[in-house]
Amino acid sequence: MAKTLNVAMIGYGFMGRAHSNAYRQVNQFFDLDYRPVMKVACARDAGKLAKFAQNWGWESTETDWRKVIERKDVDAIDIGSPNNTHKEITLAAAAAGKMVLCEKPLAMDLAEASAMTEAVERAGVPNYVWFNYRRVPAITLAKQIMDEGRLGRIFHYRACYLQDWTISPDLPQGGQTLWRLDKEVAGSGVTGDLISHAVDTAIWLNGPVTKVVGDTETFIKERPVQDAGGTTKAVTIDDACQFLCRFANGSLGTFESTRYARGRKNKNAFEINGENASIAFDLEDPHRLQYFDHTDPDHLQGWRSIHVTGFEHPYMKNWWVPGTTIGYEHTFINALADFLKGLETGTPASPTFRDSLPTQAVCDAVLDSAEVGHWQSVVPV
Ligand code: SOE
Repeated sequence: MAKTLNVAMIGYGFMGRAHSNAYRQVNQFFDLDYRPVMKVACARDAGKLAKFAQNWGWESTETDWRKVIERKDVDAIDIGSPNNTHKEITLAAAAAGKMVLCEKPLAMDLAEASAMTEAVERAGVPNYVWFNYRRVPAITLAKQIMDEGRLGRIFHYRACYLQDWTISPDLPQGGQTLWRLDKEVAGSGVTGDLISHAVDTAIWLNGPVTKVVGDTETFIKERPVQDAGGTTKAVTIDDACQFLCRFANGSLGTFESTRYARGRKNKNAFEINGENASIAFDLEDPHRLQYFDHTDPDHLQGWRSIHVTGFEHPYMKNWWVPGTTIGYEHTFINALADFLKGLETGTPASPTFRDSLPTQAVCDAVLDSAEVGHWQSVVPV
């Protein structure tokens, strides 16, 4: 008999849709004890919320998140609202004994993320951060290959996360749709939004980062404020961020992220070079993992392109037949399946809030370093 898990979704934007889709589909494809019930969707705009709830099948709506947390028939709070709301909602949810699933970045900064972690741990409630790219089967396969030790000693980790949607100076900042351009709401620009994904993946694959030296740029200095009748405001987020780092295993890292890479819509790529082998991944070709194995016979050496769609590959036996593919939305379904499995087995799925602290610490250190202009140690967490 399935155990029900009554969920409240806070936020109805891009992530509200991605998560809703995951709740609807997860039990169709994964054999799990828990069955999420889409109890209530919550956001401030009642009209848009009603449409969203009807479209995705949420049972009810609420415009005040505090009321959602008070509800006895809600077990889990899923936070998909802007970053500056994550902490307050988490603290209230944890105090009410609700489990918390939170979109990335976990918080505006490490201090907030630490307070949130303490709150959920003190309350003893399950918690999870939606770093969905870990659940791209090819990236999970990269983790398997790293854990098998096939690369040997790691020398280099290089990553980039590139987009191009903010190049126009006419694009406003703020409001419901463009809060990612407003530092007061987002905490930072591409550092929290994009490089945090790359850092989460990197730490997962290659271990902790010990020190960083970063550089950021804001290319468009002033932008209109959304729905403010032509008023403009200084832009204070980082439009681009790059950093060098050292990993605890001695390898060197380079990371780059920007929203100004014309032609790059969502390029999230990395390459890892080890003594015996290298691997490379690019989200623009998401089913492929590139692998070079120096232990292959000399005359057969070359990069192989593994089509990660077989039953032997991570997650794929839950989907269609070998050779067929899955998409972006499936990374959220895979992530949710792992979270629910964690509830079932008692071994929490990663990343929990605590697991996400090192990523937050790296992001903070990169921004600090960009400000002071020299290397910064990453706070151990
Ligand atoms: C930003 O454009 C964004 O939507 C991020 O917020 C997501 O985390 C990323 O996966 C896609 O791009």
